Amino acid sequence: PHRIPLVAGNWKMNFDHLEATYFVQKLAWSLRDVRFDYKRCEVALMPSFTSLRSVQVLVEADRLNITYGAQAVSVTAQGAFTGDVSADMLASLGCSYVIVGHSERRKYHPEDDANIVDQVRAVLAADMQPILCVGESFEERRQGIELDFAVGQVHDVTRDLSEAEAARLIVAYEPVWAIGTGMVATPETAQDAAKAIRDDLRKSFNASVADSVRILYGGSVTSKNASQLISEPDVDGFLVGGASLDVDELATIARLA
Ligand code: G2H
Repeated sequence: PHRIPLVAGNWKMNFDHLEATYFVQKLAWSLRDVRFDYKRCEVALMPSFTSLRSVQVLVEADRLNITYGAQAVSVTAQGAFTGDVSADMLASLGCSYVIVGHSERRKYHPEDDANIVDQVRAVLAADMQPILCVGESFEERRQGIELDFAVGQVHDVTRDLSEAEAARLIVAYEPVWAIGTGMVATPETAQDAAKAIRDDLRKSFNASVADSVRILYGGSVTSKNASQLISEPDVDGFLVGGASLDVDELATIARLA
């Protein structure tokens, strides 16, 4: 398998567009200083909608190798949906990715499984890649059903996808108990979940789909725990929240990945 690791910074609701621009510049300088090899690891940022245009302009003007995407998307193409943003609008801003089904969206917005499938379809139809977030809460872990739960969440989406569509998915395994808590999963836990998800992709589709889908780990990733996690065979990178708000942290995680 030739999966290039992906380190994606999920900024959540942080940084206005000036702060975002400044951050991207500093990150690019910092990676240039260490002669970062973008062919070995992809670095992506997920700013707020309001910063995407500024990031696009900077990335294009300075020909940066950094990719970017959005944190959510509407399931509809256009029309009377006040406040929503369509997949085509994001694609026209040069977005490569959209985070879909993050646990914070599942919790604070009416994003159920059907809606998440529709978001994935909308993102794929606009030629971007969904970063599908799944992961169990503490309760499922306590009951010992965490792997079935996370695999089930992926399966709920992939059973409606064609083989070609599934191959373009990115999955982020983010156990809810590890998100923003400082309680990072052990490398074994991350590997077990990533492997279970990949095994299910192999069963549902084939080896080529299973080998091409990048499976990220997310939940309290820092420069301190990144290298152990990435050494696991089925962990292909990270969705980084809190630590992605610090240039040095994010640059270090990218170097370790
Ligand atoms: C999980 C993660 C990024 P944090 O939400 O998606 O956030 O790294 O702050 O736990």
